[in-house]
Order: sequence, then structure tokens, then C-alpha cells
Amino acid sequence: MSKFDLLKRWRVVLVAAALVSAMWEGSLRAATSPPEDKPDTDQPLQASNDPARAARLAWWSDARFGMFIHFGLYSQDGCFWNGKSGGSEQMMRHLQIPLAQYAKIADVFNPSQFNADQWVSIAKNAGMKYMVITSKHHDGFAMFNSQSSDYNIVARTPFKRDPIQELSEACQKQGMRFGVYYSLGRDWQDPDVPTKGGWRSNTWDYPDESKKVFARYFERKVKPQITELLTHYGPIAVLWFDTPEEISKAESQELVDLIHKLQPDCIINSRVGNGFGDYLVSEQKIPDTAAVTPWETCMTLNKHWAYYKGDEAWKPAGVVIHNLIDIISKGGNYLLNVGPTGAGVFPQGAVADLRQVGQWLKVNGEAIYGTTASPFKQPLAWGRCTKKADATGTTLYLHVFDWPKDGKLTVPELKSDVASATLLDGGAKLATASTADGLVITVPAQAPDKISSTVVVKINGTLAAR
Ligand code: FHN
Repeated sequence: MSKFDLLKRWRVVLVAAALVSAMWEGSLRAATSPPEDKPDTDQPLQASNDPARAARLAWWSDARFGMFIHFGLYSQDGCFWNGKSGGSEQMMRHLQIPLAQYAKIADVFNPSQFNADQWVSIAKNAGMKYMVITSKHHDGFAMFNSQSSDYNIVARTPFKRDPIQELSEACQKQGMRFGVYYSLGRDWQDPDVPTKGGWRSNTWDYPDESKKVFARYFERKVKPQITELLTHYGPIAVLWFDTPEEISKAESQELVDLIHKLQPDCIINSRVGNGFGDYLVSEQKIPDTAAVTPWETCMTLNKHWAYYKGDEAWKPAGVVIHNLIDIISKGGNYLLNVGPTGAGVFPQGAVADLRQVGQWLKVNGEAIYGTTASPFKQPLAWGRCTKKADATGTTLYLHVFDWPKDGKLTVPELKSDVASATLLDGGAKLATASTADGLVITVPAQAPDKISSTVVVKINGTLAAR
């Protein structure tokens, strides 16, 4: 065999060996690196006709629209660590960063541009009525001056201020309801937090899942911190728990009782676990149909919960407005998330979006706040419907996304006695006719708003939908 043939044969062997090792390496990484975190599947809520729950939820149901904020050590460099992308606010898990290393981020965390009044006024001008901010995410780091764990922003950072305190005060000043997010079943600082299947725990500092006892963490950290948040930070309108994981039914019940003892008006979401809570979480998705229990869609404005370096994929304001209307037409609330930077400011893309949403709500807010789900069984081809009903009758708000080209807006299921139809913006009266196809409203050639125009239909007496 010539030298050339021999070389060729060796080359084939070397290339094959390189291929096999690359595949092996890849499969190793796949096996060891935790799978991407998908939203938890939310357990259905226990049925409840508890008048106290209805009373707690009254303002929340009217509010319809709130701001979610993910802000923590992971914000410092846009979910990057040592120049590597951590993928999201879960970077400590995704990069398996040892606790001692991750805690060093606190040494430089100094959001010097943080201004609570500014955050609240941005939310308020966007038409949002409540705010929920991460008081402790899965990394276990408290964004408040916790007396039960010095792993917190006041004790461990050069910032030394308490953003939860400052935001609570700013919300009270500006008439915004204030709530806190708390990661319940994931805490990568505490040695006692097992998760379902283990792969969402801190297995790199605390590898033995069998040694972890949730109850110890529950007594040592959860109950004391929830007590602090409900005792030292003024009215907490919503306690937004996340990832209940291994919490027991008794522990969920104990938390609910503790919260209602300290602040009876505090609303609790379904991720307190085991079917407890006042409303159901629907993460990143809008249900196809109206739900019977109170519910809320929480959603990112771009593609990440926390500030992620380079993520400028902001949902256009039109999409946000259509989502808001769609959600309310199904009886839900919209909790829209912003991830502030490590400097303590909202990304400009988010601010611009929210400003445009607020301008639309300034004109059309009557059709949003205090409204309830559409009375119609069939979806409306041109948009959505929300409604208000009181002793005097029913008002329907027709949200027209696709303005009729022939000037005729048909509401197929509506056969009630119509008192009037008007444009919400400007009040122009519109002619109506009851036909075999339903109510036909004659509308002007031009849509009042390019995103969604509102037609107000007042009904005499009770609504008769087909
Ligand atoms: O893992 C978290 C995630 O970081 C984020 O906080 C969302 C918000 O609903 N909840 C969990 C994913 O379901």
C-alpha cells in the first residue's frame, strides 16, 4: 500500500474518531446540562364561593392590567456571567454557578439609577393598576432587608438600599397597588430545597437530593420572610408565589392562613400550591376560552423575564393591546413583565411600548377597567367584546381590530333591545338595525384607531344573546 493510501486511511480513522467524541461530548452535555425550564403546569384552583375571596378580588378584577418586574443579581449583566450567557434569570442553574461564586455578583450590584417613583409612574402612565416585583427569585437572594437571611440586597451589596420598601412607598404615594413575587419551591441558596425530579434544585452545591428536607427550609426561610414582607412593607396587595414544587398541602394551607392572619386583604395566586389561592396563573399563554375561576396571564414584553443583554424583541404595542383586550374578553387579568437593567432602569424599548399602550388606554380605558367577559359564545370575526352590567342595564364594548370595509359591523348573537350605539372616541352616534344576521351597526369609513377602535352598545334591560 502506497504511503498516500496509508495516510488517506489514517485520515478517515481520525475524522471518524473526532466525530464519535463530538457526539459523545454532546450527549454528555445534553445529559448533564439541565433541560430548559418550561413554565410549571398549574394545578386547577379549588372551587370556592368564599365571600372573603370575592371581596379581596374586587379591586383586582376591576384593575385588569398590572406590571410584573423581574429584578435581581441576574440583572447585573443581562443574565450573563463571566462573559457567558446564562440564558435567563435562571443563569445560576443553567451555568451551575457555585453559590460562593454567584454571591460575588452582590459585591458589585449597585443599581444607582434606580428610582422607585419613576418605575411606578411608567407603570401608571401605561395604564397599569398594580405592580408585582420579585422579592426573592430562585437564586434565593432577597431583594429586601430580610432579618432572617443576610443573603440580601441591603446586607450584601454596595447599594445598601431596600427597593421593595422604596417601591411600596412609591406605590402608596401614586395610588398603585403593590405586590411581591416569592419563589416558593426553588431556592438555590438554601441546602434543604428539593424539586420534582431534582433537576431544578441546586445539585451542584448540594448534590444529594435525599438529604434535603423542604420543611426545614419552610420553617427557616419561607415563613420568616413572608412574615417580614407582610409586616414591614405596608399593604401587600398580591403575594405572587412561583414554582411550588415539593410544598405539601399542609404547608400551602399554613402559608395561606399566615398571610390572611397578617394581611386578610392580600390576594394569593395559585402557585402557593396544592389547589389553594385566589386566582389561577396562566404563564405566557392566553386561554382559548373564558375560564370559570379568576385567572391572570403573566407574560414577558420581550423574550425574557429578567433583563437579558441583547433581547430587543419587544412585542409591538398593538400586540400588547390586542392581548389585553383578548384576555379581558375572556374574564382574565394581564400581568405584563419588565426586566430592569443592573443600573436600575427599564430598557428603552419597554418604556416606548408601554407609553403607546398607555396612550391607547387613556382613550379606551372605559372599555377595559371594571369590565367582564364577553357574553357571546362564538368568537367575533372582527375583534372582541367586553361588558359592564349594572341595575340600569348592560353596556357592551365592541373592540374592533378589523374595521369593516363596507361600513357595516355585524354582531351575530345580539338580538337585544338596543338603546344606542356610539363611538367611544368622540361619542358619534351610530345607526343600528336588527337583522336575521344579528345587530348591524353602520360605522364610518375610517377606523378611529389603527390598533383597536371601540364601539359602545347600550342595551335596554337584560342582555338577550342567542
Ligand atoms: O422559573 C420561573 C421563571 O424564571 C419566571 O419567574 C416565571 C414567571 O412566571 N416563573 C417560573 C417559570 O414558570
